[in-house]
Amino acid sequence: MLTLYYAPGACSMASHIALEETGTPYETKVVGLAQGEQTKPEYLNGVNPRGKVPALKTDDGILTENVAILTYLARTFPDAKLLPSCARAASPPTSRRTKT
Ligand SMILES: N[C@@H](CCC(=O)N[C@@H](CS)C(=O)NCC(=O)O)C(=O)O
Repeated sequence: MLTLYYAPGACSMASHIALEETGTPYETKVVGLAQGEQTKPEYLNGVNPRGKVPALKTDDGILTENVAILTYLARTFPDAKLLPSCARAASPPTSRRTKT
């Protein structure tokens, strides 16, 4: 099961909303930023060496950074339609060449 490390009112809200939108079951762990929990060795060594939220624990490892988490969620749960259809394609759109 996925586990989201987040802090209320922090930018981890973006990943939290997307995770909720997927409809998949998940667990949450609150990281007390004001208490400095993100600087504790357990968090730095076990979750995010950068000492930030969000972090998402998956079966394949831990993702950090909203953009990585959001992309992972969108691609893992395509039915949630978190990306426009062209961006959901298996391979990225080829770049357009313009004549000069
Ligand atoms: N670029 C990162 C930013 C992460 C970030 O700065 N998180 C803040 C909360 S919004 C944090 O964990 N701050 C704790 C600290 O710096 O001690 C992302 O988008 O995930």
